Amino acid sequence: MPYSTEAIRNIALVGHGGCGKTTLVDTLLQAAGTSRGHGGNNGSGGNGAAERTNMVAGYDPLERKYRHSLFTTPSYIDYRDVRIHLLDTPGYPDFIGQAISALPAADTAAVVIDAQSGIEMMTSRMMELAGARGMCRLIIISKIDTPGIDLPALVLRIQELFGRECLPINLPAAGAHEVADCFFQPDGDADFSTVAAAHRALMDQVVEVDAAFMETYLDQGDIDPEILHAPFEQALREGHLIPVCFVSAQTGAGIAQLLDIFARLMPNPAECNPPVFYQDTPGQPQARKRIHAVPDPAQHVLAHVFRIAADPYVGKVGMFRIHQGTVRRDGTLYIGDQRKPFRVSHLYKLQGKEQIEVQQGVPGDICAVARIDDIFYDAILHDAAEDAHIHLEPIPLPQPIYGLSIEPRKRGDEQRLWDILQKLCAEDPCLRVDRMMSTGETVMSGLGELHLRSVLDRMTEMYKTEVITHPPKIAYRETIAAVAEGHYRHKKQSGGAGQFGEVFLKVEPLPRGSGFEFVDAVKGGVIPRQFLPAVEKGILQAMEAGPVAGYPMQDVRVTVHDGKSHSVDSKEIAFIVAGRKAFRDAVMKARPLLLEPVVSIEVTGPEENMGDITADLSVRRGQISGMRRGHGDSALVSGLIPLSELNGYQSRLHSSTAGRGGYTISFSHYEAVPPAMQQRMAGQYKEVADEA
Ligand SMILES: Nc1nc2c(ncn2[C@@H]2O[C@H](COP(=O)(O)OP(=O)(O)OP(=O)(O)O)[C@@H](O)[C@H]2O)c(=O)[nH]1
Ligand SMILES: [Mg+2]
Repeated sequence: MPYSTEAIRNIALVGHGGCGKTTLVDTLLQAAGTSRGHGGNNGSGGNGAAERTNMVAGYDPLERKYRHSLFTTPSYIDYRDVRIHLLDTPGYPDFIGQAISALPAADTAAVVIDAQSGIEMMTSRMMELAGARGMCRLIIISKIDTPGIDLPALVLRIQELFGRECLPINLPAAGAHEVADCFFQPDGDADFSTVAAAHRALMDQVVEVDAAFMETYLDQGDIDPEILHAPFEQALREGHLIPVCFVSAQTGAGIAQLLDIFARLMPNPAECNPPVFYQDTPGQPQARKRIHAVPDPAQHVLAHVFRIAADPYVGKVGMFRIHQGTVRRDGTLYIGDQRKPFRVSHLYKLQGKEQIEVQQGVPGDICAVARIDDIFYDAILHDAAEDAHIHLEPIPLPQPIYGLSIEPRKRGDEQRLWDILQKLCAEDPCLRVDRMMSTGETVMSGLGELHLRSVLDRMTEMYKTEVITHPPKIAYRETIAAVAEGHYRHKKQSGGAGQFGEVFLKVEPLPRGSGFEFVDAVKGGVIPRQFLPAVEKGILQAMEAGPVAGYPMQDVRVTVHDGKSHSVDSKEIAFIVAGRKAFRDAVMKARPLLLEPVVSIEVTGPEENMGDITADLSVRRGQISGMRRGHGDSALVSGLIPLSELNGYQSRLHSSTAGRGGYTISFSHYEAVPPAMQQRMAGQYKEVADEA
C-alpha cells in the first residue's frame, strides 16, 4: 500500500516488564487482521489473545525462555488507510536500554501500566524519558480483566504522579468487559466516574491550548470533537494532555478503541515535535549547529539507525527511522561520517521476524537494510556527502555496571570470542567489553545479571561458543576532581628517522555521565591539524586504564592548547605517545578519583520484614527514599545503594523474608567511593602492578 507521511503513526509501547506489551501488540495485529509473519497462527484459536505462542512480536526462543522481550521488535498494522508502526520494547530493567534506544524512532510513547501491579519503576522512568524528549504520550492501562483490581485508585495515582493532564479518553464498562468512548461518542455508562464527566474534562483540557476554540466551547457549552484535531495534537505535543485508555488483551476489551485512538488521534510524523539533530564541524566544537529534520519527501535523506540485529544466518540488519527525504531501493546512502556510500539493493519493512521487501520509504517510515557491515547503532544515514557529521541529540542510555569476567572454554579461541563479543555489542548499546589493562582479563558489562545471562545464552545458542565466567565485577570508573596542566615532549633519535612531538594540555572534570570531550585550542598550527587525531588517540589510550586502580576513565575534558612539531621527525606515533604521556602527567596532578556505580533499588517483601530490610540497606551505605504498601500484606521500599554492596543480596533477602522478598535495580549514577575504600583499592592495584 503506497502511503504518505500523513498516513503514518509511529508508536513505541513501553512500560515495566510483564505489563503486557508483547501480548497487546499481538492482539492488535490479530484484531486488525494483519497476516502474521513467522510461525503463522498455530491454531491456539479462540480469542487466543494472551497466548505466548503465535506471536509476531515475541518470536525469539530466548525471549520465550525468559518470558520477557529482550529486544525491540517492529511490526505494523494497516488500519483505516493508516499505517501504524508498533515498536514492542522490553520493560524488564536489564533490557531497558533497548526500549530507550527505540524512542527516537517513534512519535508517541504508549506507556503501558499493568492494572494489577500499578505504577512500577520503569513506568515512571519511561514517562520521564519520553516527556524529556518531547514525545507525545499515551497511557494504556492493561489487563483490566484481572479480578479484584481498583481502577479508580490507579487513575488517581497516575494523576498524582504524572499530573492532572492524564485524562481518561475511555472508561471500562460492563464490568470491564467493554470500554466506553469518552471523546468522539460520549454516551453510555462506565464502571466508575461517568462518560460525561470524562468527556468534559478532556474537552476543557484540549480547548485550553486555543483561544478561538475555547470561545466557541464556552459559548455553546460543547464542541464537535471532529473539528478539534489540531488543538488535540497541539495539546499532545505540548504535554498538556496525556490520554489514558483501558484494554484487556485477554478479553479484547478496548482493543478496537485503541486502534481507533492510534489512527485518529495520535500524531502523524509531521504533527509532533521535530527531533533535534546537531551538525558538527570536525575539530571545532564551538561550531556545532542545531538542525531540524523536515518531513519532506523531496529533501535530502536523514534517517537514524535505532537498532542493529546481528544474526549469524541472516547477517547484520540495521533498522532505521526516516526523518527526512525518501529512501529508495537501488539508491545510495552514506553511513555517518564514512566516505563511501552503500547501495540499497534491498529495502525492507519488518513484521516481527519477517522481512518484507519494499520499493521506498517516506519521511516517518521505519525500514531496514540487511548485510551492510559498516552500519552501526545511532548512525545517521544520508544521501548527500555534505550531510556528514550529523548526530541525533544524545540518548541517555543506562550505563553497563554489572561485569563478568569471561574466557573461552577452549584455549586458542580468544580471538573468536572477542569477535563474537564485538558482534553482540553492536546489537546492544548497553553491553560493553573491556580488556582490563590491570589484570589482562576480558570483562563484559551489562545492566544486570539477567542481561549478562541472556548474552551468554546467545553465545551458546547462536554462535556455539562455550565460555567460562568468573564472579561479577563491579564496573568502577575513574575521573579527576580538579583542573590541571600536563606536558610531554617525545623525542627519539635512533639511527635513521627520528620521532618528535610535543603536547601541552589541560584536563578538567566534567559533570557525571558526560564522558569525554576533546577540545582543539591549538593556535598558529604549532601542532599541525593532521596530528590532532593522533593526540586524541593517545589520550583515549591513556583513559582505558586510570591511575588509581586501572579502571577506565570518564567525565574529563581535555583541551590541547600548545605544542611543537618538527618538519621531518613529526609523525603520528610521536603525537600518540606525547598525547598519552601529557594526559597522564595532567591527571596525576588533577586529584584522580575512583567512582562506583550507584543503583536505584526497589525491594518488596512482607510488611513485617520491612524494618529488617531497611536496616540492612542502611548498614550497606543505602539511602532509603520511600516506603509504600503493596498488595495484601506486602510493602515496598525504594532508595539508592552502591552496587558493590549488593553482592549476595538475593540470598540474604530470601532468608530474611522466608523466600517472599524480591528486588529490582537500575543504574542511577556514578559516585566517588569513600576515601578509605579508594586507598585500599589503590593499594591492591599497586601490588598487582608491582608484581607484573
Ligand atoms: N489477565 C491478563 N493477562 C495478560 C494480559 N496481557 C498479558 N497478560 C499476561 O501477562 C504476562 C506478561 O505479558 P507480556 O506481553 O509478555 O508482557 P511484556 O510487557 O511484553 O513484558 P516484557 O517483554 O518483559 O517487557 C503474560 O503471562 C501474559 O499472558 C491481559 O490482558 N490480561
Ligand atoms: Mg514483551
